[in-house]
Amino acid sequence: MDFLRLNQSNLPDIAARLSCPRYDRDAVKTGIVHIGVGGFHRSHQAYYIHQLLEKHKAVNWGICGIGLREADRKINDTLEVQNCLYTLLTQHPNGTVDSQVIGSLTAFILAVDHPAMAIDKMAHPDTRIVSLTITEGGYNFNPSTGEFDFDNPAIQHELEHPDQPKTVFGFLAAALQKRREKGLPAFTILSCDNIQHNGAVARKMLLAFVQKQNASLAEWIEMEVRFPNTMVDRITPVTTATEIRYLKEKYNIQDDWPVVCEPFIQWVIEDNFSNGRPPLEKLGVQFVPDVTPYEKMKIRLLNAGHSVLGIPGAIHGHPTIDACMQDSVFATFMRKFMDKEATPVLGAIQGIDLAAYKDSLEERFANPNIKDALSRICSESSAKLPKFLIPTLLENLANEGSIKYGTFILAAWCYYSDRGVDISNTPIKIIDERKEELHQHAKRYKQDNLSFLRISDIFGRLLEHERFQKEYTKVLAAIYAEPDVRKHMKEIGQID
Ligand code: CS2
Repeated sequence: MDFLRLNQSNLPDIAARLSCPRYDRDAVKTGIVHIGVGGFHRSHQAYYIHQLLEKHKAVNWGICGIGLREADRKINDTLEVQNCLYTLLTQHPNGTVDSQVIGSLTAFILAVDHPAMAIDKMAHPDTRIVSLTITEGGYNFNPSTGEFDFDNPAIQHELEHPDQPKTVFGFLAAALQKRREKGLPAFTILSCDNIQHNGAVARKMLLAFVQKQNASLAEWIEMEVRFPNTMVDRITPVTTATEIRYLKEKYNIQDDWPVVCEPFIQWVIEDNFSNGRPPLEKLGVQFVPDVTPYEKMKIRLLNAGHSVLGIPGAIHGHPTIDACMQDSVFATFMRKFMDKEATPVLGAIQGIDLAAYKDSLEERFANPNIKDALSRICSESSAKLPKFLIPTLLENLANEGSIKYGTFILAAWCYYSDRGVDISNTPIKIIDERKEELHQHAKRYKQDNLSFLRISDIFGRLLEHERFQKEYTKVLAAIYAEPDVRKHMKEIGQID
């Protein structure tokens, strides 16, 4: 069967079947260069810009994607065939699916093949923002000290060869240097990753790098480049064959990499830009003087809540977040973690009803049409947990607060990293850059039951707390004695 391939020339035909861009994509200029075009960027920022183009003629704010890694070749090749068009499938809890073709991404550069082209694009006078979704691990800092990691070989290479950038820091420095030489205004660096104070972290890391590479450029960046903090939110599971098939069967359209997401969307940004910004407030984006309470609330409740379900869920054999939520033991455990451990250290957040926020998270997690795989949720836990969960534990230790939910998750993570199988002995798909190191530490628990926690850049100062050590040792032994984590979770959730 011949399907209609999603691309620019087929758009008029496709528009008869589903919602397509009505703006002239050729007239759109690149105002934003985005590094890290994953599903999340395509369901969130690119969707907002698409709406701006559609409803508000914001033709100066089109997006050019950049891929810095070899792993970005697949998105490069897919977007090339599809003229950067893709379908966004919004899955409602009642089964309704909104399908729309998004057109705001108008170009893509694979920097691995074309580094100079990527730098030139960022240094182009039309480019006013460089935004990032490079993941929690992409900021190249030691999680326990918060300092830039100069030992990374790619960073060392860039320091010696500024003309051969490899990481985001090398590329940003090269592009900013070019703008400075040409007398062009700096662009804003807009971090959209789940890190508290993501803009401040991006700034600190970039400056640490550039100070070593080119001190006078660092001074210029300090004066000229703005790094607004942002809170971003939209659950975006990994695309599967189901979505590709759905578009073929329902619309007869071939899109090799659509994106699937929940209906909820939120973006809170500090209004602090170097060189203008798109009028996103027209779409309900919140511009605030200080994003701290929003980002803290989201990371400590939503992202941590995901990990609290995901790690024991993987051991139990639940495939997805919605499957965990259907299991009342998991749902209760997660809510109690939020109420008893995350909320007390969050404090009150002005203008926000935390109870209502947590209720809405429960509903979002339970959406039966968002099959958010635990392999995605648990991926790169070594970068996520130091930001999502461990700060809550440390603060509760300092305040004599409850620690048993969070501690249980760390003990379960040790078991997960050691055994790598679920309770029916099926291997768990573990995706983590530090998988091997985690495994090596976890498996030594018999000789040294705190061995896993000795990866100090992940666990920071947790081990200094005797109360934590005791609780951890107790639950770790319990999990090894009875790997059906659900039983322990039931007990913990009931006693409390
Ligand atoms: C998830 C996030 O990576 C994770 O573990 O918690 O990707 C989450 O789905 C998004 O931050 C939602 O905005």
